[in-house]
Amino acid sequence: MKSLTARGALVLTLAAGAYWAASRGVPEALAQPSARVDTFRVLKAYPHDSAAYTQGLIYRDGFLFESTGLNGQSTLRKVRLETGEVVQQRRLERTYFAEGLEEWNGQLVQLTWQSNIAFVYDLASFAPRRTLAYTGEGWGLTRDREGFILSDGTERLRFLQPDTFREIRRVTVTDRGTPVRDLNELEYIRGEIYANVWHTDRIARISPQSGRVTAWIDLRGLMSGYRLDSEAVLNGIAYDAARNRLFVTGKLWPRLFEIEVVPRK
Ligand SMILES: [Ca+2]
Repeated sequence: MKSLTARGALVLTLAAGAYWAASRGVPEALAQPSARVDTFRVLKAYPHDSAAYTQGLIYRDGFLFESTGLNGQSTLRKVRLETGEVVQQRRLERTYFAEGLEEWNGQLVQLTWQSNIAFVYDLASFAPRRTLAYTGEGWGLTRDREGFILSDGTERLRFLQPDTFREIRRVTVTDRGTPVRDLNELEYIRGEIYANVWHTDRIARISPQSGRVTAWIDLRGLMSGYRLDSEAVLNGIAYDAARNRLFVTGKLWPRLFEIEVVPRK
């Protein structure tokens, strides 16, 4: 679905140049191939709508709020965690391909892939309130205390003012100096940004200050035993701060998991 455009290729070329320039002075940064790779343990498995092309996922008070993509199939939905039942849903017009989702002050903000527009809804009623504009593609969305954090499929994360989406700052995400591209669904967890990387079984843990990957979570095997579509990739991270629960799922996955990260010895 998402593919590299000419514009994307140019961005990557420019980024590679910047990376080269930055890395020449610090060769020791290249000595280690990657940050630590942790594994996981499944604590609980829940049903998930296998028709949901998950692009955004958050947890609030016993429910998941989910954004699903594809033109003609894009939705905003409220899902009961325990059963996977969709208890509330709003469909988007066919022209929009929904992407990342986050909450701010009782409102939900939903990105679109290539329409340069985010929809703002009332969290309780899903009634549309207004729209926000941004440049580039929309992939993942999360938040810290100050505002939103947006991924756009590149190695860049943009920090946005919550009311206007005006850019405050940006970081380039790197692992031992190498840019990490295709950053997708996001979740801000206890001072770190967790990010799916498109078409991989890994989640990156990223320092919001420096953009450095501090560790990876290798989720290979999570859906072993299931026959999945080639686009049914790991995507969707949600966090229950009150009970310190970490949830992950994927596009078109019939399951959503609560997992525990197991540090590699
Ligand atoms: Ca999320």
